[in-house]
Amino acid sequence: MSDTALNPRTKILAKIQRPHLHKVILVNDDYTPREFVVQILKGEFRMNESQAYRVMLTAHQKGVCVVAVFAKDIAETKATRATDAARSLGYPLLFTTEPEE
Ligand code: TYC
Repeated sequence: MSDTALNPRTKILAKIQRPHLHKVILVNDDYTPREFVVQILKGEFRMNESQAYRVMLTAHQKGVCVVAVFAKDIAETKATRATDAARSLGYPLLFTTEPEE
């Protein structure tokens, strides 16, 4: 039997040490204006202009870019808020999430 099954204290510590982290990923498209992507990154992800511009440009050139890593629920909330903000203005901009290895 594993150590965690024998000793509940070990299991609790393991949970504290390994939060469920998820990446927020910015996906490129052909229609959303670059400046709008930068504005969303600054507003939702607390980036400064040069950080936001670099992330936008990486997604533009490579197809996707990891924006940041958060606990699962925070990553999902931020990705949804950012995507919805773009949708409300008619842009197809997409933020997704995926678990970090
Ligand atoms: N490719 C877009 C353009 O040329 C800009 C853009 C960059 C859109 C990154 C989405 O995730 C994105 N206007």
